[in-house]
Amino acid sequence: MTKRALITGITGQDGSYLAELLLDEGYEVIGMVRRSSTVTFERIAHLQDRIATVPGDLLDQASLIDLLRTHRPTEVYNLAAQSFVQTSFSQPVLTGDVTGLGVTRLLDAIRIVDPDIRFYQASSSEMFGKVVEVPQSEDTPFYPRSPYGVAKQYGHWITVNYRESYDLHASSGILFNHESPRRGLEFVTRKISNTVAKIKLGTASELRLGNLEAERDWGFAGDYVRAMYLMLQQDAPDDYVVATGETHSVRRFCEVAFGHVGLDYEQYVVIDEAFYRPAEVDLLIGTPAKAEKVLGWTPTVAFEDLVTMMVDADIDLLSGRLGPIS
Ligand code: NAP
Ligand code: F7E
Repeated sequence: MTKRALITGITGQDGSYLAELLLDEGYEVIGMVRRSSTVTFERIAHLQDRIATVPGDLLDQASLIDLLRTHRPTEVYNLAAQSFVQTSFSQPVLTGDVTGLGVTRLLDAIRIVDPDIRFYQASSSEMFGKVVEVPQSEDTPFYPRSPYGVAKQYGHWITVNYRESYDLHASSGILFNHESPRRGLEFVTRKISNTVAKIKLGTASELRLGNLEAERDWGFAGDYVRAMYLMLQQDAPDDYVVATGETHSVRRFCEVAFGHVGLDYEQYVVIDEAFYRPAEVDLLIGTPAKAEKVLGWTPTVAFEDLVTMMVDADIDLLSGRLGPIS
């Protein structure tokens, strides 16, 4: 039988890596894209002749049902979301609608059209928020600290609920922060790597940041999409933490990124209150023990290598040596 995967959020960071992986695994890949007045296909431009893009929106139930009926995927990966935590404070209702209720719309479309479809939900370590346990595992209680985290917690539990109510093969990956040269420019890692490259090339003179003491368990996005795929290959659906088991501060990320090009971050980083959040997630560190044991998944890119990969890619991009996807 043809393996046919539908990816929502295919134009995002993870969508582009997952599409590459599934094509390599012999899948027919369909990417749901929302209507926009400008083209947002930069991350999948190199795949355009190998994937099909079809219109749909997590805000529109009928578009989801129609899409499943027309394309009959065997697996659905729900990566679409309003995914930026800072924006979730200024657009909490939209975030709840897309990132939270959007999951119900898609699960219900699956229940109606074909309950045999296997489903992956992009859950997040932001659900742990003000952590009640260190490190965080699948059994750690949630305490989200942003409208985004709250919406993801809803999406997580509705996935569990549809699994238990309708016997769907629905799994959630509780993924900790994962980064790459394809990361959006608003997220702190790419903001740092991109500005370091600009400073090195002489087109910027400072980097304005918020809380330097926040600590994150940062991994490489290319590794993390493999865990998503592996979850849907298991006989039984389940939930998995995907993390490296190491944590580093934003300050340390700056130190390594600037240090890589021979600069001292303290001379360029300016603290700007505008980048502080109403409520912060101070520390995240996950234990990937279950993913390692059941899925056979392990991360392959160490923290320092991730930082230098991102800085090098931004220098290449900004100096015109490479296109956006490398
Ligand atoms: P991303 O780069 O921000 O991509 C988000 C995707 O969602 C984009 O393709 C975007 O399309 C799409 N989208 C937004 N609103 C939509 C709507 N109403 N209908 C359909 N599509 C919509 O996110 P990412 O970093 O790849 O993350 C993928 C998923 O994993 C997200 O759900 C995120 O919340 C979750 N997650 C990410 C991380 C991480 O560290 N990266 C960790 C845990 C969980 P446009 O291109 O049109 O904007
Ligand atoms: O912030 C601090 C900020 O926006 C990381 C999303 O993919 O991962 C991501 O969410 C930390 C925070 O990612 C700036 O306060 C300091 O403590 O890169 P971020 P995030 O909020 O951790 C989770 C797992 C997801 O699920 C999300 O979708 O860095 N920080 N100064 C800053 N952050 C930003 N963005 N910009 C600053 O200037």
